[in-house]
Amino acid sequence: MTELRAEARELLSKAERVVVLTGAGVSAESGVPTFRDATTGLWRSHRPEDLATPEAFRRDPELVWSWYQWRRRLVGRCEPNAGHLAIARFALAHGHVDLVTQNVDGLHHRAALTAALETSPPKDPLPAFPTELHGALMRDRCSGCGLRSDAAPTDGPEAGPDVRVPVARCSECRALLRPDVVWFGEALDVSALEDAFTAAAEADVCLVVGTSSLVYPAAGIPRAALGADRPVIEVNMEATPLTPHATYTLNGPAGRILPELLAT
Ligand code: BJW
Ligand code: ZN
Repeated sequence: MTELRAEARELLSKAERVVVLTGAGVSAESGVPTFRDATTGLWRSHRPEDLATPEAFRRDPELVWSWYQWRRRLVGRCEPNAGHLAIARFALAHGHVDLVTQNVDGLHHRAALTAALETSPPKDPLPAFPTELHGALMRDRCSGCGLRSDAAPTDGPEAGPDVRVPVARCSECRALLRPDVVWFGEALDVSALEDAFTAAAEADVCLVVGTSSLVYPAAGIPRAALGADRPVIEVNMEATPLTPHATYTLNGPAGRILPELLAT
């Protein structure tokens, strides 16, 4: 273990209160493409910034819906990786961890369920459940009446990433359904966001994993920790706009670094 990593590890093990902010990089080793590296399927011809917007859905709802249906199938085949599990085990053992994720894939939630069953008797998984700032891929929301519902299973004939599928409609008002995620230009849940900023400013350490730190307001969360003179540990494969400000930067894949960093 490098000296830097040992120092970061000690900081985490001694901290009373920890905030963990994650992004797409934590799920990359599960096979979920990140946003800015993605080159497959609709990502080849459409940038996420052009599909994950209310304007795109208004212009061509079927295109946007088809992209999400493809991603639902893809994520449905993925499993939490060693990074998700390390965070979940740490949160359950540690007691006071606020896990905040920008990811919509549900893998932190599934890791919490797995980690809770590893002990005898099983633990309550709740302390390892994340706050999902950008919503949940596997949930629908009606674009008319706002009703939320679990997304219908997407299995069946294997459709490729570029295959168009008709948009499902609300069972109550027949308006178009959309995924229950936060698109560019849409507001995040105010109280969840406020809680995350407060937690970061009050935490003994803020751990930031696998995010490009480009998308606001989530990218402001570690900034709130730094503004309150709290140490920030960044785990990433590449430098980000946060890197020059981070207290410790650990360069490498989250699935390799986190089990070592968060070992209890
Ligand atoms: C690894 C790894 C491995 C790879 N291990 N690491 C201030 C300044 C400028 C602009 C703005 C601003 N404030 C707001 C804005 C506008 C906009 C914004 O931020 N734009 C920027 C791009 C410039 N923000 C918004 O529009 C937000 N809303 C808003 O501000 O509303 C205002 C409002 C108020 C009141 C009323 C109405 C409106 C909303 C942002 C929503 C973002 N939504 C998405 C899509 C979610 C649904 C979906 O999945 O389709 O969220 S966009 C996409 O980006 C997704 C992600 O959660 C988010 C962040 O991406 P993330 O997680 O960082 O992924 P990547 O791919 O960027 O990075 C991966 C990283 O992992 C890389 O660094 C790799 O190196 C690393 N990595 N493998 C460790 N194995
Ligand atoms: Zn409806």
